[in-house]
Amino acid sequence: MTNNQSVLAWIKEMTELVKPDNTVWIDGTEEQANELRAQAEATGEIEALNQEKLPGCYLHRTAINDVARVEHRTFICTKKKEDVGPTNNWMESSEAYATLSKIFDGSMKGRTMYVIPYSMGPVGSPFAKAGIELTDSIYVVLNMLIMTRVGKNVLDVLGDSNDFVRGLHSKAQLDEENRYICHFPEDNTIWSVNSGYGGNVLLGKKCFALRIASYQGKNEGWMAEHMLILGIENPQGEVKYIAAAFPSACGKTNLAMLIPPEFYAKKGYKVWCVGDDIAWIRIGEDGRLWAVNPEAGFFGVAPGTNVKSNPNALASTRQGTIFTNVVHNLDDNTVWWEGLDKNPPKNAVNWKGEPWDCTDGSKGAHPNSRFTAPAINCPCISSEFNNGTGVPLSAIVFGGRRAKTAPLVYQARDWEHGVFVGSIMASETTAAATGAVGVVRRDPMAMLPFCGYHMGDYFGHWLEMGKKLGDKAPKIFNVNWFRTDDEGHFIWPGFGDNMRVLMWILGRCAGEADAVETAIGYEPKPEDIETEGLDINTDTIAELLHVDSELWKDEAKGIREFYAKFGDHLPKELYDQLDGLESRL
Ligand code: OXD
Ligand code: MN
Repeated sequence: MTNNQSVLAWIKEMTELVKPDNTVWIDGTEEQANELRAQAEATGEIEALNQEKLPGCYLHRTAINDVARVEHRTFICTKKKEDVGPTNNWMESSEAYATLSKIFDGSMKGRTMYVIPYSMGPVGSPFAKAGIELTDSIYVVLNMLIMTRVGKNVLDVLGDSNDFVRGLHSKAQLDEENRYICHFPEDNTIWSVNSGYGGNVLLGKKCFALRIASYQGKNEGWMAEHMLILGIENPQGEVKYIAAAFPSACGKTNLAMLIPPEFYAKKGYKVWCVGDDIAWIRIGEDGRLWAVNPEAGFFGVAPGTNVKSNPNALASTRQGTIFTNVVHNLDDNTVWWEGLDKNPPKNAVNWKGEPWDCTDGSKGAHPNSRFTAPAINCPCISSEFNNGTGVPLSAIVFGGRRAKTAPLVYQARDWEHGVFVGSIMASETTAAATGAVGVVRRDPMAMLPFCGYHMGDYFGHWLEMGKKLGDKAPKIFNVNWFRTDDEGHFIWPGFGDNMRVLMWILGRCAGEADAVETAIGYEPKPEDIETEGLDINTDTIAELLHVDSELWKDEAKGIREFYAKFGDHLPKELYDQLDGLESRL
């Protein structure tokens, strides 16, 4: 499929290492995909679902010890430890290659090695980057066909260039003790072994589009961020775009596919999804920030997805989708998960492949069970989704899950203050996860597990971008949908009603909405948040916007402790911002 000598030499070297019985190049055609599906069905790797109700849909189960990303087995491998910073696991590159080479040695004997040429971003777009993933898993091939743009045209665009990310993946023995997800940003390389779970093995996603790309972005002057991108269209047909970063379990996919409340829908407002997880962001010719979603599909968490919480995500999964670790409903050969509806199937198999009795109190689907769905299935997918020049950003939004501290929304005073706001992002742990409840976890820009270099330098890169943008920089905001009352109930309704907050944000960007200055930034006046159709009055909005100075003084102490970890890599500007916050408090 290519004469690119760097590609061919690298594949030859990897082939000699993993020693597959044969090699198959993935060309992106439907014929080849069908052949692979048939093979994977024959071995039981995937099961075809009811093709009338769920055309083109399949079910897969991972090994039960292999159901999530493994952060403690994820490494950034560089020559110098200092380059990865305190928030990443580090291995010295040559040591990592040596350790993993032993595991990879002969790992594909008796197996086929698939060569997947893929593009992150629309093929040929100035934002796009090529990758090649070598894998011994058909499941990986079928998922990559949904999540990325795969085929010969990627190699055609690559030409003779050496600028592609080299991904090597082998399920090997799925041995937990020898599971490694290693990134070599200095070599454009990713090696992943002994896992078959999406986030560890679909190398285009977290590994390339965030960890490697964040490093490339720093060196090349652009940004790879853990952000959704959505557009809000007004009744005149003008669309404004927002990129937003949230840690996991804060409703990112739901916000990306938001359904406008009736108040706005009736007036003709619409919301369009450009992406639900990752944004690649560059300064355009006009000096503004432009973003593309480098992915082609959604790798979403199934449990909790239903017609109410996210009808657009659910609709996206009705065809051409791979379900992983959900319940198999044997009566009609469909799928189910907790929170889909109130009718768990009676005749069913759980995510482990065992007969499941829905009345025995056990979970049928794994809490991290997933759907891999083509983005073009989404009823609200943006017409700009495949546009290689991206969409211009009016606003950047950060958010977390805070019971008391963060108000519903506030605006940073300027870009530099906005970088500070992103750097102090945090969420409180919920009862849903193991460990203590209410513990603050700092997750700057939601990039803690995904930044491929020293996070102090990453903050520095954000500040640099701001200098280049000058007055063309988008405005930066922070939101918190999760304030609770004294009984621990959420005060804000969330979901579609979050649009009411986004509308104030866009109003600020257009210079139309009012604000008041507080110690932490600009806030709406309570009456600036539209409440028509809500059973919430402006007093409640005032409560949601209240800034408690005592809590914030504690917060500032926590931030200072957190910043200390980054040593002299932490930009002085952020300490100045912290001093400023403390003095205003
Ligand atoms: C994801 C994550 O899977 O952020 O998107 O963990
Ligand atoms: Mn994510």
